[in-house]
Amino acid sequence: MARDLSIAVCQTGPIQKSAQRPETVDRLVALLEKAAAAGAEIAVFPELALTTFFPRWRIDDRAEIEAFFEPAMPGPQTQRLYDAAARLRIGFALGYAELARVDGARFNTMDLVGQDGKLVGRYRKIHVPGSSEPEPGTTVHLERRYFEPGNLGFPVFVYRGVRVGMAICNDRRWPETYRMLCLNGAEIVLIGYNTPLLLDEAPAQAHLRMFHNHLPMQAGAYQNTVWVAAAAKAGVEDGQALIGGSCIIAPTGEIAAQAMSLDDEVIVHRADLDLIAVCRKVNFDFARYRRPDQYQLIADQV
Ligand code: CDT
Repeated sequence: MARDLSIAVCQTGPIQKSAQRPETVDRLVALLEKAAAAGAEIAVFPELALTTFFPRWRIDDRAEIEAFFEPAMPGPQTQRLYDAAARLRIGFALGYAELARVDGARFNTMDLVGQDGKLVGRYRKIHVPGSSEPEPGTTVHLERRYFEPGNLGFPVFVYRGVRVGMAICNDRRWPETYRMLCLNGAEIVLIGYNTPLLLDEAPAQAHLRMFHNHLPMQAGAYQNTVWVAAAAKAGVEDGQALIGGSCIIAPTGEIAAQAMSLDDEVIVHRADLDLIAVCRKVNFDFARYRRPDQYQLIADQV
């Protein structure tokens, strides 16, 4: 029997610092409703989808920092999104700033939520970019001030019989992300991102930003024979232009669907999961051809 899953990428426009959580959650619910109406069975939202991308600022005030974090998911202000998932029978992956319940550690996190509105699984961003203090000549990007590196590995979860992994923004640029998820059995990789349109450190590469957005995701999909669905937070957010280009990529490396705006937008594609086996047969019969005995440096050397 043919296997497929209809995927929605829910891109958002900017979420300004002045936006209150209920207003933002309203936008996410509206996107989820559109996705469900289009027949999607799972949706992915951006990285840090509940707030502005606050690591663009150096903040010292504890209360101000904490206001960006979720101490519980769902919480009183996000419960409506989970209720919408259960009402519409559509699961979702949502990026947010997590304040860990047990030890108060802070992570850049994405949760996978089922069609019943209950948590299926959690991923914490492994490749945390930027620095903890502003560095001269580079765009201020202080994720390392606010987040610890993820400590949950690259888990894969079963959603409606389909094996789903997650990755967050900078993770998408690293081949190890896709390979680890692939080796863990992923068939679909859901990604959320917030990517500045321009970087102070590389003004001459301005024209390559969208190419460098899609290139690693297309390569990751092709070389690991997985579907990739990636949701941007796009547009001018608190004065900083964020790239759009949200997309759904097939295991052939082809972009099957792509957002056209820099605003709230839903794109949907029915992912043919049988294509994975076809692509494996063409080039990537891992069990037959991979040579892990020759790859030791990949695990041992930074
Ligand atoms: N959010 C995130 O990971 N953004 C990074 C930009 C890093 S610039 C220091 C990205 O790879 O898009």
